[in-house]
Amino acid sequence: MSRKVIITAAITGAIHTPTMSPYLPLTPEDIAQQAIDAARAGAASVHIHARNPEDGRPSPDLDLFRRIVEPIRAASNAIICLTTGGGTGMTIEERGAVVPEFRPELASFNMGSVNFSLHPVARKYDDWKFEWEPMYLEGSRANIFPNTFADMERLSAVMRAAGTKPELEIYDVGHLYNAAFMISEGLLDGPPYLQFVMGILGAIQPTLHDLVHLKETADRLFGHGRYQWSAFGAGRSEFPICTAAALMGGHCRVGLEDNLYLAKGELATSNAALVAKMVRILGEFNLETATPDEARQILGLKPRT
Ligand code: KMH
Ligand code: ZN
Repeated sequence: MSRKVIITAAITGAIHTPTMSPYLPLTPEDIAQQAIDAARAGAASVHIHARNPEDGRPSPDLDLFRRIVEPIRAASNAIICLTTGGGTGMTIEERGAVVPEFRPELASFNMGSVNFSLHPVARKYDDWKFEWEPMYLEGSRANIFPNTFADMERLSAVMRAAGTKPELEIYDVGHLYNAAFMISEGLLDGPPYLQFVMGILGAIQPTLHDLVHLKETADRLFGHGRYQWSAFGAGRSEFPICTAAALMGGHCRVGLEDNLYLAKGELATSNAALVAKMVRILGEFNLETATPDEARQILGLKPRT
């Protein structure tokens, strides 16, 4: 198979809040529909969080996840990657519960703890739709996103039991060493699928220098060409990092979870619009996007039955 690029669409996440964009999907129906549309636009994989439909607050509620997962499975062949990162303040047990419940093909696996702060974003807004939003953002000033080795060992066992492949979220270079350690201890299976998360305040920033450093470190640890990787930059770095990653042999992730803008000053009206832009950029470089089945083959997932 000639090289194909997997586009992941990260549909809603737990970073942005309802005030920031009217297009951020909040209800399970809208999250599911935007995921289905993103897959139609060219995403092979959809990364899913749930929110409380009343006020858009990130939620670990399994019934909400069910109302998202079932319609996507019914209407689309896209690979579903459920979050186990959840949102600020959720316990590791709450975050991991989606794995045994839905046995998704992929689930995020956060490869270490970092400061994870959104507080500078709160300065940009003063008229909030919901009371929780400024408190959530401001409160993250004191936040550590906990992913201890004990947490990771438990989550790995849960994923193995469910037959779910972990997508290793790499927020900083040390997380690559954590992954190599877990593989060497037999606690994670190789070859890994890495997602370079660049631009979170508290972790590595979205520069080309840092992208090259992540890639070269992964090559040393896992062997050049012996693992799959994807990358994205938060906010305005989304398309530059995705484009660079694709040109360097990786895959990429776009979506309203990470970036609300299609262009400077222009809110993206949907996840599909962000995916369509990424497909156009790849096309300019004669890079083809992977279908879900091609992505399954690339990632070593079983064909969907
Ligand atoms: N929200 C991103 C910074 C997860 O869901 O487990 C990373 C992420 C992690 O998507
Ligand atoms: Zn996420």
